[in-house]
Amino acid sequence: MKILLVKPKARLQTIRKLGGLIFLEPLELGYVAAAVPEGHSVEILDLRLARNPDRIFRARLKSLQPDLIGISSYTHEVTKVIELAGLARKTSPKSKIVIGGHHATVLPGDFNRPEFDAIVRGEGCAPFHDVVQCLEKGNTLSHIENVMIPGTNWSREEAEELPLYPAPDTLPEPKRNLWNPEDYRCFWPTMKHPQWQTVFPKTALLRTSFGCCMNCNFCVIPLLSRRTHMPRDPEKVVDELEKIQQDHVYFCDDETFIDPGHAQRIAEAIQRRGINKRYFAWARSTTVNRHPDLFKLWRSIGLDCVFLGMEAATNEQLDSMDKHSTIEENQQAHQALINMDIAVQAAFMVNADYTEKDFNVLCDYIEKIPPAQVTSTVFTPSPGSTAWHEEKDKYICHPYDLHDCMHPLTRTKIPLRKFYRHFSRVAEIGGKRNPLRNPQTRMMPRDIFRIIRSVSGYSSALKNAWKDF
Ligand code: B12
Repeated sequence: MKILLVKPKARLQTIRKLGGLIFLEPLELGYVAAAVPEGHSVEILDLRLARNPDRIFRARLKSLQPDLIGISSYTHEVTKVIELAGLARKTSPKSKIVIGGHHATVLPGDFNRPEFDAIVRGEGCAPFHDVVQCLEKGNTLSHIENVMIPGTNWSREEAEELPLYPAPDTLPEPKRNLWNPEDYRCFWPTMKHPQWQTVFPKTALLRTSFGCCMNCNFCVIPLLSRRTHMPRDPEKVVDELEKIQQDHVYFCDDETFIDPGHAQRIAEAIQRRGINKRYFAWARSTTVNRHPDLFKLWRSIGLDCVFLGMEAATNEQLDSMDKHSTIEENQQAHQALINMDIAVQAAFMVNADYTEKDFNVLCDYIEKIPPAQVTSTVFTPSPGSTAWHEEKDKYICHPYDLHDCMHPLTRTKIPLRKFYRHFSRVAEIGGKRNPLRNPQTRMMPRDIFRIIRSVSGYSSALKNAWKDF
C-alpha cells in the first residue's frame, strides 16, 4: 500500500509566526510511520512547510493516489483537518482516511463524520499497525483497540474514556529519514553563545518518557498518563540519540527530570558513550531546587537551556492553577540554573480576567527577573483537563479554532484590543531580558535579520490577534 502521513498547517498567524523562531520535526508521524509493517511505502507530507498547503496536498494526492492517508490533529487544527479530509475524499476517493493525534485522542466525537474512515486515539503505533494490516487483508477496521469508526453507534462513556498509554519501550524508534533535518530549526538560547555560530541550529526532537505525575488543572497529560511518569529505558534513549544527526536536541517530554534517577542514567549513558550534543529540556522549578547536582551533571554533557513553567507573578495565581510551586521556588530555580550557566526559558500565562493592573504587575515582575528567554501564553486549558470541563461552556468563540494558548477563550475583563496591547507588551519586555541580548554576543548577520523579521512578524500577529474573534 501507499501511505501518506500528513501534518496540517495552522491557520492562525499566532502559530504560523511562532514558526520563525521554533519549528520542530513531525516526530509523531515518524513514530506512526515506524509502526507500518514491512512492504508498504510511507511518505510524510509536512504541510507547515508549504506556502499554499491546499494546493500542495491536492497535487500530492493526485500524483500518489495513496491507499491510506493518516492526518494528525491538535485542537486548533480541527476545522482545517476536516477540510483537508474533505479535499482528500474528492481528489482521491479510493483512499482510506485515518485521523489521529491529541484532539482525536481526547474528543473523538468531533471526527465522527463521513470524511473519516477511522479515528485513532492515544499513542498511534499499535493501532495504526493494525489498521494497515486489516486494510491489506481486506478486513474491516472495527474491533481494533483504540480505534473508533465514524458512523457507528458510540456510547458517550466510550468516547469519554481516555485511552491508556502503552509501555514506552514497546514503541519502535521513529523513522527520521522521512523528513529533511535542514527544515527544522529552533532559536537556541544559551548564557554564552558560541561566537559566530548560528542561533537557529538544526534541531531534533527526542522523547525520553511520557506522562506527568502532577495535577495542574489546565493540562490533560496527567489524565492521559493516569498521573504516572513512564520512562523509556535510558540505554534505548541513548541508542536513538546516537543515531540522530543533528547536534541540537529538544526533549519533548512533559518533564524530563521528574524522575531524577532516570534522568541521571541517561546523562551517564551519554557521558559513557562520549556523545557530544547540546540539549534543551523542560523542568519544574521544584525539581531544579531539589536536585541541583543532576542539573550540574546535565550541564557538563551539554544542557544549554531549561524551560521553566513559571506561569504567574503572584502566589495567589499559582495556587489557583494547582501548580504546587511558589514564586520563591521559581526564583530560586532560575538563579540556580543561571549560576550553572544554563539559560532559562521562563514561561508565563496570563488570564482572560487580567486587568491593566495585573498586566502591570506581570511586566514589573518580568523586568526584574534575571536574564531569561521569556514566553507568554494565555491560560487555555487543554481539552479534557479539569479546568477545560469547568470553563468550556463559557467560551465566547468557536470552541477549537482559537485554541492555541494565545487567545482568551472566555470573556476578558478589558476590551480585547486593549488586552492584546498589554499581552504584546509582556512579549516586548520579555524580549529585552533575553540572555543573548548581550553586547558580547557575536551573531551571524543572517541570523540577526531572521530574528528581526521573526520577532516583528510575531509581535504584529499578537497585536492583531483580537481580529481573530
Ligand atoms: C514539543 C511540544 C511542542 C513543540 C512543537 C512540537 C512539534 N512537533 O512541532 C512546541 C513547543 C513548538 C509546541 C507548540 C505548541 N503546542 Co505543544 N506540545 C509539545 C509536547 C510537549 C510534546 C509533543 C510531541 O512532540 N510529542 C511526541 C509525539 C511522538 O507524540 P504525540 O504528539 O502525542 O503523537 C502520538 C499520538 O498523538 C498519535 N498521533 C499523533 N498524530 C497522529 C496521526 C495519526 C494518523 C495517527 C494514527 C496517530 C497519531 O501517535 C503519536 C505517536 O506516538 C506536547 C505534550 C505531549 N505530551 O504530547 C505539547 C502539546 C502537544 N502542545 C500543545 C499545544 C496547545 C501547543 C500550541 C498550540 C500552544 C503554544 N502556543 O505553545 C503550539 C502549537 C504548535 C503547532 N504548530 O501546532 C497541546 C495540544 C493540546 C491539543 N488538544 O491540541 C499539548 C498536548 C500540551 C498540553 N499539555 O496540552 N508544542
